[in-house]
Amino acid sequence: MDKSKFLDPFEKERIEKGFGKMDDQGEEVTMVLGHKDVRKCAHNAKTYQSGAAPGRIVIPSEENIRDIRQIPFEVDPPLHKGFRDILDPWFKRPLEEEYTTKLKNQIQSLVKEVLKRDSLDIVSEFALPLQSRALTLLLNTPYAQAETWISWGTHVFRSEGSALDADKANILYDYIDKEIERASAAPTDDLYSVLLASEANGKKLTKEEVKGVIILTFAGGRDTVINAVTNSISYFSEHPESLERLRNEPEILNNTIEELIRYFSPLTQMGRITTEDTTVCEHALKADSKISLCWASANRDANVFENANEIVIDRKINPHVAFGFGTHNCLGATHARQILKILISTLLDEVKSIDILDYKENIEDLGHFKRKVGFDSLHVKFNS
Ligand code: HEM
Ligand code: EMZ
Repeated sequence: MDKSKFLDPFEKERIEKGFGKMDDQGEEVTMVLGHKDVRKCAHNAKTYQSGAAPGRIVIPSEENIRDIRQIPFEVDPPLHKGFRDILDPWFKRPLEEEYTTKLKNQIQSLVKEVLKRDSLDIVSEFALPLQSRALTLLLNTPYAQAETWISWGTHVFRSEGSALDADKANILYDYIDKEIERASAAPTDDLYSVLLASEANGKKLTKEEVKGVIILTFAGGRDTVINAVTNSISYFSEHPESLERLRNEPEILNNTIEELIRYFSPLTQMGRITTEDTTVCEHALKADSKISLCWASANRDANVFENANEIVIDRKINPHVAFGFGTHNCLGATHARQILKILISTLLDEVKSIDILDYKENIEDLGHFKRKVGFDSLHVKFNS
C-alpha cells in the first residue's frame, strides 16, 4: 500500500530554515520551500525574474540545449500580459462542449481498449498516448499527429539515463519549424495559424515567437500530465474505497482532482533569477542568483494544509500552488483538469479495481533532496 505514497523530502529544511540549497550543473540554487514565501516570490516578478537567458530558470537548466525563448513562460511583465491576452481565451477552450465531447471519446476508447489487456504499462501505453492525443485538441491539429508525438517518448528534452538531450530537442524543433511553414503557407484553424495571425504588444508575432509558444505546449504539458495521470492511477489502484466513495458522492470529484494535483505536484519547482541584491528567508542573495519556487514543498506546508501528507479526497480549502501562482500560473491547467475529470469519471463507470503488477519509481535527484515525482513504468491490470 505504499506505491502511491509520495514522501516530502523538504520538511526538515522548510521548518528549520525555510530554504534549501542545491547545485544545478555548477550553479547554486536557493530553493524557497514555505507556502507563504513561494507565493511572495512568485508575486514579485521585478526582483525574481523569468526572462533571463532562455532555459536558465528551468531546473536542470536548459541553457545548453536551447536558445529559443519559451513564451509566455520566459517573458516578464509588462510584455508577458500581451502574450497572455491572446493565449488565455485559446487555453480556456477545454471548457467548451465540443472539446469535452471529443476528449471524452478519446479517453473512453483508450480505457475500453486497455480493459481487454492482461497487463499494460500505464506510463508508455496509457498516459503518453492519452496526453499526446489530447494535445491534438489543445492545438486543434489532426488526430493522426499524435502518433509522431508518441514516438518521441515521455519527455521531449530528456531521454532515460541522460538528463538533457540536445539531439532529442532538435527533433522537436525541426518538427515545429515545418509545422510553422505549413501553417504560414496555408493557414487553418490550428494554434500555429492563429498565432501567426495574432498581435501581441502592438506587433505581429514572429515565427520565432510562435515557435517559443509551441515548444512550451509540448514541453510543459508533457511529463506533468503523464505523471498526474500515472500517479492518480497508482492511487486509485491502492484505494478502491476512494473510487467507491466517488461513485456515491460525485459532487466531490473536483476537490479530489485538486487534491491529487496538490499531493503529487507534478512540477517540483521552477527557477527565477534575482535582478538585484535581495534577501530570501533571511538569507542574503546577490543580484543574478538563481532561486527556485518549490511548489512541491509549499504544497506540503503544515501551516496551510491540515494532514498535508495525506490525500484527503474531499479537502475543501486547497490553496495549492501545483499550477504555480500569480503572473505565470499554468496556462494548461484547464486542459489538465479536464483530462483528470474525464479520466476519473470513466474509471468510475468502467473499472472495478486496478492491480499493480510491477513498477519502477522515477526519483528526481536534487542533490541533497531526492523526490519521487512519478514512475518510469507502472504495469497494471484493469478489472471491469
Ligand atoms: C506554467 C504546472 C500542465 C502549459 C506552469 C507553472 C506550473 C505548471 C507550476 C508555473 C511556472 C512558473 O511560474 O514559472 C503544470 C502541471 C501540469 C501542467 C502540474 C499538469 C498537471 C500544462 C499543460 C500545458 C501547460 C497541459 C499546455 C499544453 C503551461 C504554460 C505555462 C505553464 C504555457 C506558462 C504560463 C505563463 O508563463 O504565463 N505549469 N502544468 N501546462 N504551464 Fe503548466
Ligand atoms: C519548460 C517547463 C515549463 C521546460 C511550466 O514549465 O517544463 C519543463 O518540463 C520543460 O523541460 O522547457 O517547458
